[in-house]
Amino acid sequence: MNMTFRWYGDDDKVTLEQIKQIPGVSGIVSAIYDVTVGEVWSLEKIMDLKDEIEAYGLELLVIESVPVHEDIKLGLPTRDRYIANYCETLRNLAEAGIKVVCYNFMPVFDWTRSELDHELPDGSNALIYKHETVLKMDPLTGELSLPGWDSSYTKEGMKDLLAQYKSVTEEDLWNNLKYFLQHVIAVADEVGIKMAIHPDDPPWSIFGLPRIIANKENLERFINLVDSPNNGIALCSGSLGVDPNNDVPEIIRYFGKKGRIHFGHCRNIKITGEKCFEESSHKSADGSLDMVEIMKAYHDIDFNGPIRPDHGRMIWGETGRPGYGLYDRALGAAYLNGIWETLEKSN
Ligand code: DNO
Repeated sequence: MNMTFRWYGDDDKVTLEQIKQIPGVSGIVSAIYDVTVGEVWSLEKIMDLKDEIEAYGLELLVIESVPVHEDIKLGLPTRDRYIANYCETLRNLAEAGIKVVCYNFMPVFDWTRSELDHELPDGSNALIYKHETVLKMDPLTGELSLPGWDSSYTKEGMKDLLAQYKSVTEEDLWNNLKYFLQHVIAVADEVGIKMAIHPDDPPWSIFGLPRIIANKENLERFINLVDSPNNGIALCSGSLGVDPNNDVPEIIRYFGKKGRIHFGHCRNIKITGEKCFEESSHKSADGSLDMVEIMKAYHDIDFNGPIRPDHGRMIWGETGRPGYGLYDRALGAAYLNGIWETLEKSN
């Protein structure tokens, strides 16, 4: 297991200097943020990012994410151009030595929450999700700015996009995903990149949009869409774990034994009601997921890929990118590393 940390590039308040001081973290998860979705990432830009990270004695281990253009998810004729660009980006990443690429296939919105800074009893602030609040949210008002909401759309652009999705069923989305994978995994196989799909967060439909990467059954369907070892999963405990029907350690063991987990996101969440949850600290006692069982599952499958602590709360007065401050994630990394070391030494 390789403990990694997500870094949002030069705009991140968290610096590489700080990350390198976290015990047991040597890998960085990052991306290129100034290329329009759908366009090719040049080798030069990728090398600049890699060099910047390596200057701190750290290693760029995972790209999270190379975003998938909406035309691909919608299955529009223009998708071929965007898929060709995606493949070109993968070739450039491989040339730079990148081995793992994370992405998601959620229509329009990536991860969604109803509140960004909910105060917990200990005075820390966390992201929370309440389905009844989300049902009342209007993605068209433009008043909302939540992490995972693409702010590059104008109100009109968003309206058009949502209208285009009106006729897209879950089955259409599966077909469009298969089409994408048939092209992209062929290139991944050729250049040696492990593709890791991130589960939908939360793993249920929002704003009437289809969401399919949501549970074990669908993950099984997913890996069989294109049966290659490079067609794998970014196993996110917090995304899957908010649905009590998802047994996260069991899912890790199941797909791990098939060699299809290429990246692990470890986040704890506390289920507070039906389709309602708070993001808690990583510690098992604070949330609904047993992190020891989760790390044990990774240990049982001899996982030797990258894992990162996922969202943290805002603690000790820190402000910044929701979910991605320094302190609580650093504590998470240390805690997960502690569990891992104990497992290693108990064998
Ligand atoms: C949220 C993240 C997601 C993830 C993408 C992967 O914090 O886990 O935004 O990076 O869904 O494409």
